Amino acid sequence: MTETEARELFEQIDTDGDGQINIVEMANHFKRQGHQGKLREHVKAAMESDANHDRVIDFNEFQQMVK
Ligand SMILES: [Ca+2]
Ligand SMILES: [Ca+2]
Repeated sequence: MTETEARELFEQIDTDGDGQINIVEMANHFKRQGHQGKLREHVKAAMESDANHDRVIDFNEFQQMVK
């Protein structure tokens, strides 16, 4: 994934546009993707990318997740 693609995806998930993806935005993203069945697992796995443990995914952490 290029940085531009990552940025576009990040902005899609960051629905309130504060530059950080919180757990609710992450859950909503997976819901939109149709992952209801394993939603909890997907969100948990994604939130493990929270390297500095502030409970939100910033763009740097997001890039590490999607690269
Ligand atoms: Ca946000
Ligand atoms: Ca973080």
